[in-house]
Amino acid sequence: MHPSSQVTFPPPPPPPPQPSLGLSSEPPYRHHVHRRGLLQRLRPPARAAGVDDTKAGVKGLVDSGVTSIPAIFHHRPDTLPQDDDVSSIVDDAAVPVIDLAAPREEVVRLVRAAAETGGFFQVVNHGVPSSAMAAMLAAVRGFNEEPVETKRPYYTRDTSKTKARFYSNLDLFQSEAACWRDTVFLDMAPEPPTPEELPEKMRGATFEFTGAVMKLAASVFELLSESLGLAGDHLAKMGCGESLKVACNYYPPCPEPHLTLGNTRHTDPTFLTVLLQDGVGGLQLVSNGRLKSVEHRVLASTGTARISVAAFVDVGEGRSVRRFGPIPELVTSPDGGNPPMYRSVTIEEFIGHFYKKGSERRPRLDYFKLE
Ligand SMILES: O=C(O)CCC(=O)C(=O)O
Repeated sequence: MHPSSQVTFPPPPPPPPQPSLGLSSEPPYRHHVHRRGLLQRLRPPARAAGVDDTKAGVKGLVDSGVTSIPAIFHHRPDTLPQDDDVSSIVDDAAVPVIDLAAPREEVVRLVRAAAETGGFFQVVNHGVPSSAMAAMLAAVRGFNEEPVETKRPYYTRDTSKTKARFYSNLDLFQSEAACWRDTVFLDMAPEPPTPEELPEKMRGATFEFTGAVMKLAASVFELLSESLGLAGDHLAKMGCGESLKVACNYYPPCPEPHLTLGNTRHTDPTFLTVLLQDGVGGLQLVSNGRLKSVEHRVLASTGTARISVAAFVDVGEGRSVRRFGPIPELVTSPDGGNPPMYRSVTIEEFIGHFYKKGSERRPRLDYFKLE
């Protein structure tokens, strides 16, 4: 990891790594200057519709044999990795690996150190069976590599119709440029889908994997609570672990990876993200800036398709009314040396701000900062 705390993912090295789980808590939002007016003129929505109408995703383009990528996928040069961009390479040695079976005090100490600095760590002995991780990755691959006729019925962005949605680029009609990625997005908790709502190839693996991830998230919230000097059930009682939404990402091989990205630089607007295989959520505000999260992006690659499963753990009901601000136990009076850094905010407002920027997806926690 580069000191800028930006983590990106190079193409998976052969042989394929063992599935692994990474976790992140909330971010150090940064400001960047964008020439949006110019770029919006470059990408009329009609071109997005052209890509969307096929309901075949990026994989459909690859299957049709494209050797150059459509202009809608061209990203601004300054957002693309540069040859000398050392921050675009994950330094495996710099990602803390935490053994959850180690003595409790040690685990809490390591979690605190990781969450307060990079905001990202990998866990071992996490209780999610390897067979469940492998099956989940295979299921995501299985669905994405089905014939388009099998996938098309699931193609929608309409959250009111189904809890299992297949699409390419959620923000296709809002973003400056599209990413080289297809996604199956699952709303798994608090109210799970019926097995029949899921694509057939994904039915078997998804419930076992996500059930285990919910248990792991509960353990991590306990560790994070303790690492903040709070009672173990503090974050859980705040409702941080009630909801689970899962992005199953499929990054097809790309003929011109130097022109596009698998996922733009962003932070996740959730409390915690558990990422399967390559790892990298929203605790910075409630921890008054103590817990950090990591900016990340995904590079496109000519190699083989890459798969990731990002499990977003967050608040369930009451997203428009429940307010979250710095935890009172973590702040002092304004003159006590550690005053509240942020105003309280509803999840709806927080996420609304996050998506305002389309593909830039920069929540800009500074927007909620108290002067
Ligand atoms: O594919 C990855 O490694 C990251 C996925 C991600 O950042 C997302 O789905 O928001």
